[in-house]
Amino acid sequence: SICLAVDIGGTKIAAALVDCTTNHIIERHQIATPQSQQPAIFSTALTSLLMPLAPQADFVAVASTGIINHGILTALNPDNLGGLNRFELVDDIQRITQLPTHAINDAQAAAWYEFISLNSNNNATNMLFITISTGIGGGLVLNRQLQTGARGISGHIGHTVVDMNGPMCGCGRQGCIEKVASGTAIGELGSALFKRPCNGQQVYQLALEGNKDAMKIIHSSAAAVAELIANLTISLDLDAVVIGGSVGLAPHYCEYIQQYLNEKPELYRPHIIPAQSGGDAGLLGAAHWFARQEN
Ligand code: BMX
Repeated sequence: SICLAVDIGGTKIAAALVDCTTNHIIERHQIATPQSQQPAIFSTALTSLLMPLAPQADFVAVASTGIINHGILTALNPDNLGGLNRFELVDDIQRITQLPTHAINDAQAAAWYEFISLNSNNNATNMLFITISTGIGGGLVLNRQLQTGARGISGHIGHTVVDMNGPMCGCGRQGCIEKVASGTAIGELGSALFKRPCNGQQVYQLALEGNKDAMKIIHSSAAAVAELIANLTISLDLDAVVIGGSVGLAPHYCEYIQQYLNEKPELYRPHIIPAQSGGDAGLLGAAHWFARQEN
């Protein structure tokens, strides 16, 4: 069968036709995520992206930022979605495409695909996927089972605290790792330091060009992620941690995480692996996860 896979992130929305027998992407399109609190504007953007692809597909599989519970998207951190905090994801896409539609969290979907890819040449039973991008998301595979949680919450590790006196996060908690180490946070810290607006990518570029202050921001992000990995490894007995997202896959970032982990006792150090499917893990994971239910 052919799946219309959709990956909704804080920065971009991707849609692709995926051949479910080979797990290959046939055609792929991408737009910027609307930065509006209005569900109607979000819906219009989805319509223009999905309408041309829908006639060729048998079903739709969505991987989306936010908590996905019974087809409804609720933002844990609405700041990541231009202030949008609730959207009837499955109903809306079903109406647009006239196809059976399913949805799961973006990092959970990516975790599933990375786990399958890993297990063709590895025996990991407990795996964590972390995306460091607009936000920080996570997906857990425990005893080879993807954990989605009864309410869709499982894996939302971006909202664990690394600094009790840290800044207020959009989720309402203080000092979440997402607020201090995500791509958005790197941009905010850079803007404050350089006294001009810059995004995470620009700060990362400055660091790569040798700017020491920018490099400190990148290193403190990687150090926070290393602490998170150590905490979760000792809680869950992780074999492997797969790193994804635009920051996670940026040059040298995984090496920095590894450097900070190397300072810790051996029990706290799982295998650190860069995501094999890069930016397509969400699309491919959602397609694979829901193809099993469709057939
Ligand atoms: C946030 C949260 C997660 C998501 C993660 C990464 C929202 C809207 N999203 O922690 O559900 O998995 O960001 O999202 O609350 P991304 O947009 O950076 O890929």
